[in-house]
This record gives sequence, C-alpha cells and structure tokens, in this order.
Amino acid sequence: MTTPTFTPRVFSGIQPSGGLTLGNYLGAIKRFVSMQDEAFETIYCMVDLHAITVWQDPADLRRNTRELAAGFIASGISPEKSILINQSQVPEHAQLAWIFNCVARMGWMKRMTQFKDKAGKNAEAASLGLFGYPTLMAADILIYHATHVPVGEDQKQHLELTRDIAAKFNHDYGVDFFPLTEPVIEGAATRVMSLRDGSKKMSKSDPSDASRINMTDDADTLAKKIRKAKTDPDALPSEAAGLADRPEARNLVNIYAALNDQSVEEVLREVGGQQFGTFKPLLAELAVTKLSPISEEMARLMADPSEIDRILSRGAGQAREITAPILEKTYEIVGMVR
Ligand code: AQP
Repeated sequence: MTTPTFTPRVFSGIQPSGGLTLGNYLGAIKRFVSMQDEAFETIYCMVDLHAITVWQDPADLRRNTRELAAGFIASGISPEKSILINQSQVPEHAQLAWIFNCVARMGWMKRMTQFKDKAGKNAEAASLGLFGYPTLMAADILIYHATHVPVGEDQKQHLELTRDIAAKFNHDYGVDFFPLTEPVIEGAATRVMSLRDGSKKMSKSDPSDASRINMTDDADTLAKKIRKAKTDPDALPSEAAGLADRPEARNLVNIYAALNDQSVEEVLREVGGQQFGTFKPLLAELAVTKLSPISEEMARLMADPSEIDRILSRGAGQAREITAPILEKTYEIVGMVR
C-alpha cells in the first residue's frame, strides 16, 4: 500500500468555557497566529461542543463563543488567511466522534489524566461527555486530516490518543486514511501556571479570578494581579537552572520571555539578581503593552457581534468543503450504505 501524502494542515481549538486567559494566549493562540503565515492551511475553532461537557449557562456560552472569536481575531488570526469556526456549525465533527467512540478502547480512555483532574473525586457525577471528550477532540483534528496541532503542554496526552485512534482505524480497516498528527508544543510558556499556586495550571474555570490573567483585564487589574502573584523571597537567578525548584518564579520569568519573544536565558541575563519588587513592575508594564491592544480590539469587535457571526458562518461553509468528503469516505470505509 502506498502511504498517502497529506496536505500540510493545522487545526486547533479553544473552549468557550469562560474568558480567554494568558495561558490560552501564550500556550496556543500565539502559535496559531504564526502558523497561518507558514506553509499550512489553518483552521481554528471555538469548541462549543466541548464546553458543554461541564454545565454552561446558554447566554454565557453564546457570549463566550463570540468573545473567543473576537480574541482570536484581535490576536492576529485573520479570517482571510484562516478558516474560523465554532464546532457546532460543522456537524461532521460530532459525526466522526461517534465512529471514534467505537474505535477507542475503554482502557485508553480511563488513562486520560484530564478527565481525572476535571472530574475530581466525584467522577460518578461527571457527564459522559467529559469522559468522551478526547474522542471528540480526535475527530475535530482528523475530520480535516490535520497534520499539525499547536497546543499547550496539557493537551499532549490527548494528541497521543488521537494518533492511537488514527492508527487503530487505519489498521482495523486496512487503509491509510487518517494521518498520524504531530503535536506542536513550542515556546517559553507551554504551561502557564496559576498566579496563586505555581503547581496548578492557569485555567479559565479556576474559581479564583486572581489566579489568572484574563485577556479582557484592564491595565490596573493586570498590574494588581501581577503585583500580588505568589513568589518567594529570593532574588532572580542569572541562569535557568536556578529556577528549577522555584515554580512561581519560573512561571513569571516564562511569561515575561513568551510575551517578549525571548528565551528564558536571555531574560535572566537582563533581570538576574533583581528582587521581585523590581521585576514585577517590569512584567506588568510588558504585559500591559502587549495585551492592551488585544483587549481594546476585542471590545471593538464585540460591539458588533453580527459581524462575528457572519465570519463564523462563512468559516463553517469553508470547513464543510473539507469535512463532508472526509466523513463520506469514512462511512464508506466503515461499511455504511450510502
Ligand atoms: N495554562 C496554560 N498554559 C499553556 N497553555 C494552555 N492552554 C490552556 N491553558 C493553558 C492551551 O489552550 C488551548 C485551549 O485550551 P482549552 O480551553 O480548550 O482547554 P483547557 O486546556 O482545559 O483550558 P482551560 O483554560 O484550563 O479551560 P477550562 O478551565 O475550561 O478547563 C489548549 O491548546 C491548551 O493546551
């Protein structure tokens, strides 16, 4: 059998399960923007079907979906260069997910750490959708035959599962139909941590607003959150090795490096020896400079949600030109009468 060559294509998504955070921006969106100028077709998605795996108020979900789309565009994702969609407008995602529910094994699913983290001690009360989340994510990616997926570090295990599903489908049906997608986990901030606890990921659904930087925070709020961020009493080291056992210090330096497109080593050459009383105002100033234009543009775009809806509707039409034939071929391979 000849191995097919797949069009270099990028897919990635973010849940509209709250406001966009600095973690989403540095871990994912910055890469989304740079990849649209490389040799890829790019498709970026507000994964609203994923969001409802935990309860979402319908009005908030609608608002968060539009605000996330505004955040993508304000960060530099161009609807002319990339296909921008919300997942529920492209039904082939959910249709392929059902096929993958029948390919993925229970043993694989039970190893997924995100389910364990999110369901916590009360797994019996979690939705079936939360457990099945990774097969829908595999379908999101493979319904485009995407070759590359830019994500933060926390999604690595789901990407491995996506490859396992593709390989098992190809093996079971004796085809080379789905690609083995490559994760793209790059940059100084692939795992931005909570400002209150350096061992916890910064997350949009963390009950503490002080734990995260929201992309819509104004300059004062941003500076206040950075000033109050948990740190230790020591000065910053001059080399990265000196951050090894200092998660909060490492997090703030990583954020600085990622915002300023520098390596951690470059940052420490400049700020090594400084106390946090000196470094935090520098970080706050940098964050305001980089993030304020994005939040201002988001506010401008949110003033006309109908334009956002038009962009998402057009994106869905473009997306379905790719997804409908791939779903049709999948059904044919599986043996569905068409
Ligand atoms: N803290 C983070 N650091 C780096 N990358 C991150 N991402 C999320 N948080 C961080 C990346 O953002 C993309 C979208 O994530 P998501 O919203 O679909 O799901 P998530 O990872 O569960 O994000 P949250 O903010 O923690 O959402 P909730 O609170 O609803 O669960 C992914 O590429 C992710 O790696």
